[in-house]
Amino acid sequence: MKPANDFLIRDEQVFSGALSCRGCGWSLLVRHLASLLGPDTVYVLPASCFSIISGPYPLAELKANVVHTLFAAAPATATGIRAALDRQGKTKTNVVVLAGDGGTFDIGLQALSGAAARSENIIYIVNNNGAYMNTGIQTSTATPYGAVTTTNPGEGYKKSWPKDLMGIIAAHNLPYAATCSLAFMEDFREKVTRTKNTEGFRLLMIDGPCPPGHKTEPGDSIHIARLAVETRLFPLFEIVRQHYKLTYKPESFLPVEECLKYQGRFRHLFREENKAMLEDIQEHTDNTWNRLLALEKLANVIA
Ligand SMILES: Cc1ncc(C[n+]2csc(CCOP(=O)(O)OP(=O)(O)O)c2C)c(N)n1
Ligand SMILES: [Mg+2]
Repeated sequence: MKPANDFLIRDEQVFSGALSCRGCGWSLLVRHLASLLGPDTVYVLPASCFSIISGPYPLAELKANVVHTLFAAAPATATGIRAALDRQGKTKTNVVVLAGDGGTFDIGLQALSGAAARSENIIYIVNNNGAYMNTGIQTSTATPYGAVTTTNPGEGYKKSWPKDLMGIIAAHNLPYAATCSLAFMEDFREKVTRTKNTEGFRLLMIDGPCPPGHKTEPGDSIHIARLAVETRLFPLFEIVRQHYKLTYKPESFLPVEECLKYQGRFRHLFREENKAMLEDIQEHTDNTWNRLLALEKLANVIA
């Protein structure tokens, strides 16, 4: 175990005064991320919460160069920036997309797939907060089954399962992709460092606690992020060229309710008539976990 002060930010790369909501997991993680990536980094922001958090020039929160771009176009914009930097001989400069789940799972998916398939030398970070939060909590294809958003017809909660983005990404045969959590900082820092030291298209998906969107207490963000991993609702794993590896295996599996009960967006699931939905979520979580274990085993067999 590393000493606790290993998590201290030594090389601060953000100015004080971010415009994020209280308890925003994303802004805290970007602070750590930016300190690990260092000043020689260009950030590309598609429309999302971070467009606001980062703020307009000259009030930008990040000390590095920031390029705001269209919702669907971040990987394409990053491709152009990479090419221009390479042409200037700045091949070591990091080009980093900071995108939301809507910009990644939905509207930006074709640009993401294109850049990944071309093996562009870019880092892509997706903050999966499970909805289009910046514009008022609309459903995305990352929104969890059962979650209330402002755009679910009928009873108001989502009735389909989220897209397996990491599975889609794995199919692109990337040199490195991983999932990360605010509550597992050592794991996060190791994955960011590995990402930085790998060449080619790399992707990190982060579980993004969002108090206004998830209807949670701002002070509970880290606790809920930890419960998401402990219940296996958000497993931590890496994918190297389609080879899966779980980076954290909870010793005992907490039931999904233990995480969902803190989030107002799932409050209706605790009514007697919706009990079957909670069971569905547990079953889906167990199946996903078993699938990941099988994929990890497969990676060991063919390694
Ligand atoms: C083509 C287009 N459609 C809609 C919008 C409006 N818009 C800006 S940010 C946003 C939500 C982004 O959601 P997500 O990518 O999940 O990021 P988050 O806000 O959750 O950080 C939307 C719909 C836009 N900027 N461009
Ligand atoms: Mg979002």
